[in-house]
Amino acid sequence: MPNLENLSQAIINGVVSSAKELTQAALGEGLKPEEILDEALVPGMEEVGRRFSRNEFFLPEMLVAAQAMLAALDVLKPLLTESNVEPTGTVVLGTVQGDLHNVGKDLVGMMLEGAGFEVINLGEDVSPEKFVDAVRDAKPQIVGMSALLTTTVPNMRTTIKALEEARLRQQVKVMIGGAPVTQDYADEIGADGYAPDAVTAVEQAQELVLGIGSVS
Ligand code: B1M
Repeated sequence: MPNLENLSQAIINGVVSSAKELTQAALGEGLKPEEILDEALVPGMEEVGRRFSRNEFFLPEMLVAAQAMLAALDVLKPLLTESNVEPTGTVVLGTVQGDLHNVGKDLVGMMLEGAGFEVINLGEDVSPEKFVDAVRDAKPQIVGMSALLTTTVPNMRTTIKALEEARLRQQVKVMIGGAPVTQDYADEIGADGYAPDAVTAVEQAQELVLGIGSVS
């Protein structure tokens, strides 16, 4: 059996080569990408967060852990994004202004692609103006915003306001997520959807697109 505990440790210790190899080995043993995510990769990152909170880890440790996690996700990407379904709709996705956390956002993007969505990933530290420009240009059905910091969460509200000011808010559904984000906050700022994790994000995006009706 592949050792998922070792894979978790590779994430915690930020060892990119082991993270890749152990992810490949786990797939080779027949584990599903979702199992590898839920039982090794995500718990590894959670432990990194706990150690940071306890001042046992600092920025460099968090950074290498994220690099190891992204390397493991790279191995899973072809499986997570492979889709045999007709295009479901387009999602413009980004981490909000001031926020550099991209792991969860990228994971959400891969799962959406796997469910047949076209994903336009704007990256991290995305300004409201950049979201507005992307909505104007790409005409997506959904704008997805991610935030991991309590200090950057308010930029979700600012982005929604910018969409309103650009008269684009009615044309697009807004979905938000990220560890400090809640359904209450989504309701408060008038977002159409909230998801606590990547699997729920796919379900939420599908519901939002069905709510729009015809999708070309
Ligand atoms: Co930072 N960081 N970090 N960090 N970091 C957290 C978020 C923190 C909780 C750590 C802690 O204190 N325990 C804390 C935030 C506290 C707070 O605000 N409440 C924190 C802090 C404080 C900081 C800095 C301010 C530290 C400093 O400078 N003193 C700094 C800020 C930099 C900036 O952004 N401007 C900082 C920096 C960094 C690194 C750059 C070093 C690195 C990120 C590198 C990268 O992303 N490439 C980093 C990391 C790695 C973390 C932790 C350890 C891991 C985040 C992660 O990747 N999780 C994190 C602790 C933690 O989360 N436990 C922490 C794994 C990922 C799969 O989960 O992103 O939650 P997550 O995504 C989930 C869901 O949230 C959801 O689905 C995903 C998959 O299930 N989801 C969505 C996410 N987006 C969604 C969008 C949706 C729907 C669902 O719809 C559109």
